[in-house]
Amino acid sequence: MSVIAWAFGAALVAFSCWKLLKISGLLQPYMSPLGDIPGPPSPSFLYGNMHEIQNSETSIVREQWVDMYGPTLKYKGWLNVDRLYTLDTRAIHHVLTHSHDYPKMELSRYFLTQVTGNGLIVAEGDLHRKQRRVMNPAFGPTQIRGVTKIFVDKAHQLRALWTATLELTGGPARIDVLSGLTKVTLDVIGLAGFNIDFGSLNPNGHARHSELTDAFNVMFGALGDTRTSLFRAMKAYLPPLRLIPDSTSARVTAARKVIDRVGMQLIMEKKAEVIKAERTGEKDTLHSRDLLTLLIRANMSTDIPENQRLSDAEVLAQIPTFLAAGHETTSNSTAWCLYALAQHPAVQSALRDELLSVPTDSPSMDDLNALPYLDAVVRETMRLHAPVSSTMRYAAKDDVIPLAAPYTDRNGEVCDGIRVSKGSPIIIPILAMNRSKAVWGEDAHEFRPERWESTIETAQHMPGVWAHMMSFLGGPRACIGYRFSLVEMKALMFVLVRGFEFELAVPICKKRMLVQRPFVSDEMDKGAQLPLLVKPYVRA
Ligand code: HEM
Ligand SMILES: *[C@@H]1O[C@H](CO)[C@@H](O)[C@H](O)[C@H]1NC(C)=O
Ligand SMILES: CC(=O)N[C@H]1CO[C@H](CO)[C@@H](O)[C@@H]1O
Repeated sequence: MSVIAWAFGAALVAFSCWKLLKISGLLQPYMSPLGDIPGPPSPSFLYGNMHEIQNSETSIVREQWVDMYGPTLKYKGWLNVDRLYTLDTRAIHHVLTHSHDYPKMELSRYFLTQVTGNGLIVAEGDLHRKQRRVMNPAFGPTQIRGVTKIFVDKAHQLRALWTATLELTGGPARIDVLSGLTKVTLDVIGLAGFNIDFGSLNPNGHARHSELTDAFNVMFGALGDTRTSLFRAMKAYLPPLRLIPDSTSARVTAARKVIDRVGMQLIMEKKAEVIKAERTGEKDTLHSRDLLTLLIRANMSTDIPENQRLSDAEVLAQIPTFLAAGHETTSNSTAWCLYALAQHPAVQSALRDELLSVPTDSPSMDDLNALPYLDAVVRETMRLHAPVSSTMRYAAKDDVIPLAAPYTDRNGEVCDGIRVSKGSPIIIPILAMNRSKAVWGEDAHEFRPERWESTIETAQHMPGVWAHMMSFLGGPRACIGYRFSLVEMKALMFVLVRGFEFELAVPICKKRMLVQRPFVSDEMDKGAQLPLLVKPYVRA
């Protein structure tokens, strides 16, 4: 009797496990045809090659594997699941342009959704297409031209802050440029995104809005916690587990409430403003040019059919989306740009000469975009220090990914396509492609803005949306904010490099979190920082 009960129990348990594994998609990759693709051995059943990757600086280990196994390889992710890693431009182009068949990973979508709701970053399929269509106009060149003054004014505020610091010390000073830049980009996304001044460069900022950023920081912090919590990771794969609260979920729920309340109030105010401007026929006198207002206006535009418009909740989800996507990415890349200039004094002074040739302190977007060396410096920074160093997709159906260069599998067979099965994870190696010697030449890992003076023939096949680079990705899911952040970076560099000289202060290293962050080699425990020696620039 008890034997039968046991057998029945065991069968039930086995069945549930099988069912859960199937639902979660965890089993799929074990049946994956990636089997014969070459790649490094896996040192651990639980962690695969993940420890090697996390312990190395940014994408270096994977770039070494490319040297050993060729540009198309596989390695093992968590639980030894195969991951496809290829630098092949045609393969990556295929994955990026077929975004319907290659959606984002469930795991990262689940975590991001907690912070951003169902905003543009996490939306998939028709929902994504609908959101993108309504949102695209808000990020066009005309709109960015309209917010350039915000970028320049905030850059001047930072310059004044650093000048005050230098006056206190009476000479060159070690300044953590990252923290100042992080404040600027937060203020900028506040003003340009929602027309609210977070006032983080100015200690007497609005209390009401710090509520929003505090809540947002709780959310973003919680996102950071997840990498250590296996339980939270399991929740992403096994939805029923999500009903069980964990240590962070209460804080996240509270923060979510704040964001929803403050955000919805903001939307209602803006909606009223837009309706009023439309009614009085004063479209052009609508003062607010922030992204949120533009989005609300686009959502009301008659060119968009009623069923293709966004609900209030979807518009609300874009507020934390802009904050999450547009803040740290831009401050990190500007910090890396100053760092590169500190490493290359000749480039720094050539850039300063070009910037000083502009007669105004407050350049327009067109003034900034007309400076070729500034453009080359920004491109070179985005190439070498792409803040988002890689991303992931999975195959939603079985497919054969076409290749520009065939690979030789473990049996010595030459293959001109990669067979993937439903569920196979695929790495999009943004940084590694930006630095590929095959594409950029032997000096691929050197900072040399001059390379942009002529067209780079071998880079013409790169699938990126901007400058034949992957830094903002490509295809239907490329970064919607790339023009915004490029003009913002240029405005910051314009004001800061005209005002200061930058020198290296201490050795810096890189660590990949959600974005690539700089750390001081001897002070890893102090968190991200990028101290440079700053002195006022005095014209000879
Ligand atoms: C240097 C600055 C920036 C970099 C390097 C960057 C990079 C990227 C990358 C690589 C993606 C694709 C991520 C993926 O699919 O896995 C992305 C998407 C996105 N970015 Fe940016 N970004 C930057 C600035 C901004 C700014 C300023 C905004 C908005 C104000 C923004 C908004 C977005 C949004 C909404 C998406 C999702 C687009 C979609 O899925 O349709 N980004 N960004
Ligand atoms: C967008 O348009 C839809 C349909 O007209 C409407 O229900 C919704 O409230 C609008 N959203 C915003 C934030 O204006
Ligand atoms: C693929 C490739 O060329 N990778 C190079 C990227 O840059 C690093 C240095 O930063 C080189 O070591 C890699 O070989």
